[in-house]
Amino acid sequence: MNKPRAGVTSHITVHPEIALERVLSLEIVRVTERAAVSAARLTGRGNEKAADQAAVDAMRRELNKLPIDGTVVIGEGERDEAPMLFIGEKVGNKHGPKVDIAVDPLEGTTLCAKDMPGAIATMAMAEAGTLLNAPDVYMEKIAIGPGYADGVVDLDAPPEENIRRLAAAKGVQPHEITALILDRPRHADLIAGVRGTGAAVRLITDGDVAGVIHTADAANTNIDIYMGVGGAPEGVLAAAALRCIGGQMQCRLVLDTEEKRTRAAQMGIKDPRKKYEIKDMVSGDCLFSATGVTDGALLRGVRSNQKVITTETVVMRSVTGTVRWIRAEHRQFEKFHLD
Ligand code: VTB
Repeated sequence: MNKPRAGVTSHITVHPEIALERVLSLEIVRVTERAAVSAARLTGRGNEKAADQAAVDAMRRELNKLPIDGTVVIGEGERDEAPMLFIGEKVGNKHGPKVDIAVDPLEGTTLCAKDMPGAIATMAMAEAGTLLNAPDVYMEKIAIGPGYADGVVDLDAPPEENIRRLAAAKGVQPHEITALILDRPRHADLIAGVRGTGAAVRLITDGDVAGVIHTADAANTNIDIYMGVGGAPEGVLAAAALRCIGGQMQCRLVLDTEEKRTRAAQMGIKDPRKKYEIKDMVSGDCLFSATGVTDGALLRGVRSNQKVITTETVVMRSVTGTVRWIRAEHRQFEKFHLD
């Protein structure tokens, strides 16, 4: 081992495992970059499945190079319905920490297929056993950014009350609040309730991982609150991001059939009506990364020309709360395995 140079301390001030985790925060950037570049080739081609598959292939290939002993807990589905990145799949080269992995290789497949804003490639990594093993069902969600007292909003309160309480906590009138909601018929009452207070509703067609993250930067996004029912896997990914950057989120799985309750129970869910806070969905240290596929409010999409592919990624680390925005120029195309 090299002797430390004079004047350079030989003490490691960062725990070795944490140091490793710090290295991993650059490694996971590569994973979402590769997935985004592969999916981006299929932007606007109207083929959701092909775009998703390209992202899955690329993400899996890159994940398997990482120095981790990983298990996919949020993935592309159960083993029988997803040949790759299925729940329970082992990933990584096994020479590293045991970690849980959540992936959404192409969040917003429709956005990518139709070349609409906001498609991203995203993943989270956390200490083994600390990510909620959520089945691929719907999830009720409410999220606000950091800086509010605990319990300002509540998943079980009427939307009108949540908006009024949030406005009071922010020191503004309800009409100065904007809620982000997925544009779905199931949200008709929710949207009417929010608008009834005078608040504005911004509707999105897809992409609620980014939607939740927007609440953490209300000054720039003008989004104060995310509300509504979206996918549970997306909920866990968003919770990982908020664990890094702060904010509050409450969620509940929608287990409205016996079949879903049984499936959830098999995945270890004891209370089907449990109201999850961030710490229940991501109970350990985590990393979160997202790379833009198409341009969006959170991230720029992939740009390519003959010589350079440009990507934009946000990577977050809960241990320190560090958020890095990484604009990368890639000149070696072989690594993307594009044909
Ligand atoms: C949301 C949205 C995702 O799924 O989670 C949504 O944010 C929920 O499902 O981007 P429905 O489309 O059935 O409402 C996505 O659209 C991904 O498929």
